[in-house]
Amino acid sequence: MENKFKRTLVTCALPYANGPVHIGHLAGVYVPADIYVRFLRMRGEEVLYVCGSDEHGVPITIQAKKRGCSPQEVVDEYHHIIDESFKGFGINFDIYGRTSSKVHAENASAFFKKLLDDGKFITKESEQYYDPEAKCFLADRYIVGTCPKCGAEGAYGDQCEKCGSTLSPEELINPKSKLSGAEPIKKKTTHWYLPLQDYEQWLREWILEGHKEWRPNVYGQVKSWLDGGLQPRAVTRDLDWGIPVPVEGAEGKVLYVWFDAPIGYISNTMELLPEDWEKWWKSEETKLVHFIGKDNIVFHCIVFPAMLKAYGDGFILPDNVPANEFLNLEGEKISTSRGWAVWAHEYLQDFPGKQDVLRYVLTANAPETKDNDFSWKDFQARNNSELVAIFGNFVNRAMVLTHKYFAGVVPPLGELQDIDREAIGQLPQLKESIEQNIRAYKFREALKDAMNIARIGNKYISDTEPWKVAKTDMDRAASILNVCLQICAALSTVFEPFTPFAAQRLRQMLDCTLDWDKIGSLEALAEGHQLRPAELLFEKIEDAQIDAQLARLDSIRKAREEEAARQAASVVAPQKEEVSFEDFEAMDIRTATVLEAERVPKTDKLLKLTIDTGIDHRVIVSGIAQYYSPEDMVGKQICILANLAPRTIRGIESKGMILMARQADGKMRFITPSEVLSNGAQVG
Ligand code: B3M
Ligand code: ZN
Repeated sequence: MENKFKRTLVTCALPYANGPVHIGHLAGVYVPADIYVRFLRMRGEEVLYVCGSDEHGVPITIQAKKRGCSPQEVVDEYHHIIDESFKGFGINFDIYGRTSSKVHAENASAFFKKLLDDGKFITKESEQYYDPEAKCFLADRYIVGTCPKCGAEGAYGDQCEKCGSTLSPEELINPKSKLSGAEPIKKKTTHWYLPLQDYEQWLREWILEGHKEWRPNVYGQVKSWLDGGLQPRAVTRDLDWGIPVPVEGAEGKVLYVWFDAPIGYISNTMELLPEDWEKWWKSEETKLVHFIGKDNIVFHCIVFPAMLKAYGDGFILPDNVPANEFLNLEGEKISTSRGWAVWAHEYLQDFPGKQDVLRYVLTANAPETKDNDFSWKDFQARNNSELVAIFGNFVNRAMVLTHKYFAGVVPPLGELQDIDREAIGQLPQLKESIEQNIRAYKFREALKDAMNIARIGNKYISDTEPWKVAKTDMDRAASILNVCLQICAALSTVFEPFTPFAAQRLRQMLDCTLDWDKIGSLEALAEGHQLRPAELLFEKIEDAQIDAQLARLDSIRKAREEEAARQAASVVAPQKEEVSFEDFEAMDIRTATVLEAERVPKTDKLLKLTIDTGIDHRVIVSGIAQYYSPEDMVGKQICILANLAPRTIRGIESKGMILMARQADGKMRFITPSEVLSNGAQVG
C-alpha cells in the first residue's frame, strides 16, 4: 500500500430500502467492493467496511401510500431483506446501518446546522407545484402527465420511463397530482441551497488536476459537470418523510435525501465506533474509497465533497471513486418497476450454495468500463466450462490422486523437471498482477489472472498425467502431485476475494490457511502434511435450472407486451370535425346480411362479399381478410353504408361499404345490430 496511508475506509452506496437488491447492484457496487476489502484484509491491512440502507426519499413514501402503510414499515421490511442478501453472498460489512437511525438523525441534523451557522447555505424562494386538495407540495415523482417528448401518458415530473427523457415538472402536459388526481398549482416555497459554484475551482484542482488516475467514466462525468457550470443545489425538500430541517419555522420541510444519505456513511461509522470514528474520517492516513454505480457519480464526486469541504474540520475526501457502468439483463435494461431483474434474495433460494458462481460471473463480466450484459446462458457456460471444468476439475484430480496413491499425505518433491519449473514459475508474476489489478480497481483483469493459475494447474496435470506415471514411477508421480498441491494452495488464497466460499472449502480440504507470501513457492504445503477428504468445489448447472430462469423472464416479457398492447388499444382517437344533421342524414346506413364470401385472388386483405341489403343483392369488396375468413362472414348480419359511390377494386365493382370499428392497436370488428333485424333497416 502507498505509504501515505495506514488504513482504508471503504464505503458502498447505501441501497434504497424500497426494494430488494438485484444483480445490477451486486455487479456495480457490492461484489467489487467486497473483492477489494477481502484482498486488503488478506494482505493484513486495516480496513473499515461501511454500508447501510438509504431509508429516505420520495419513492419510499410513494410505495408506502400504494400499500397503505407507513414509510417506516416499508424500510423495515427491505432493510432486513437487503441485509440478509448481502450476508448470503458473503458480503459482511463491519456495519450495515440505516439512515432512519437516531444516531444518523442527530448527526445529519447537526451537520446541516453547522453549515447553516457557518453561512454556507443560501436560501431561495421558488414556485413549486402544490396539491390544493392534499394540501402539500409535490415532489417531482408525485406529478404525472403526458410526456412532451414522446406523448406517453404517465410520465413523471422528473423522467419519462417510456422514452427515458429527463424532465422537469413544468414540461409535463396536463400535469396531475399522484396523490389526489388534482391539477397542481404553483405555490411559493423557501429552501436552503448549497452554492456549488463556489466550489468549482477547488473541485477542478482536486479532481481534474489531482486525480487523473480515476476511471475515465468517472473523470469524464465530473469534467462535463464542471464544464457545464455548477448551480446552487437545494438541500431541503417539502416532504413529511425524512430528517426535519433543524430551523424554527421550517415545519413540513426535511433534508433532501441526497444531503442526508452520504452523511449516513459517517453516522454508521459513529454508530459502530462511537469513540474512534474520527480516526477513519479525519485522518490524512486514511484512504477513503467510495464504491458506487454511475448514476451516483455527481453526488460522490461533487456534492458530498463540497459538503465536506464546506464543513471543514478535517474531513478527508475520497482517494478514489471506482464507479461502475450498468449491467443489463438478457439485453434489456434492468428495471425494478417492471420486474426485469434477478433479485439477490431469490437467487440465494434458487441456487443454494452457489453464491460464488454469481460472484464469479458478475466479476468476469463486470461493467467496469462500459455497460455489460448478464445472460443465463453465459452464467451457465462460465460455471460449467470455467469453474467446474478448469478450477474444480484441477483441484479434484490433484486431491483424488493424492488420496489414491499417498493416503492423502503431501508426497515428497523430487528433482524438478523443466515442465514443473515452467508451471510454478508463472505464479509469482500472476500473483503480482492480481495485486496490482485489484489495487487499481481492475477486478475483471485480476480475476483473469487468478483463473490463469487454475488453467496452469489444469494444463500441468493433463500434460504430466500422474495417473499414468504412477504405474511405473511413483517418485515422479509424488513430485508431480506435490507441485499440483502447491498450485491448489495458491488457488485457495488468490480466489479468496472472488469466490470466498470455494476458497475456504479448498483451504479446509488442504488444511491450510491464507498465505499470500507462499504463492508460487514450493513450500505452501510441507511434505508429510495430511490432507482432508476431497470434495467437489463446483457442480455443473443443468439446463433445467437455466430454462426455469429464462421462462420466468419470458413471462415477464409477455406480461409487459400484453400490457403495452392493452395500453395501445385504450388510446382513443380525437373527435372529428363537426358535421351537420343534414350531412348525417345524407348517409344511407342500413342492415344487411352476408350471403356469400370469398377471397379476392392475389390479395391478402380483400374479401368479396355478396350481401342482401333488403333492396337488392350486391357485391361489396372489403379490406377485412386479415380479421375475418370467408367462413366467418357468411350468414352474418352487418351494417353498411349503402349509398357510397361505387368503386372498382381489382376489377370488381364494389357498391357500398361495411361499417367497421377500429381500435388504436389496429384491431377491427364489424358492427352488428344487438339482435337480428330485417335486412334494409335504416340506421339513424
Ligand atoms: N441510495 C443508491 C441509488 O442511487 C443511493 C445511494 C446513496 S449513497 C449515499 O440506488
Ligand atoms: Zn417520453
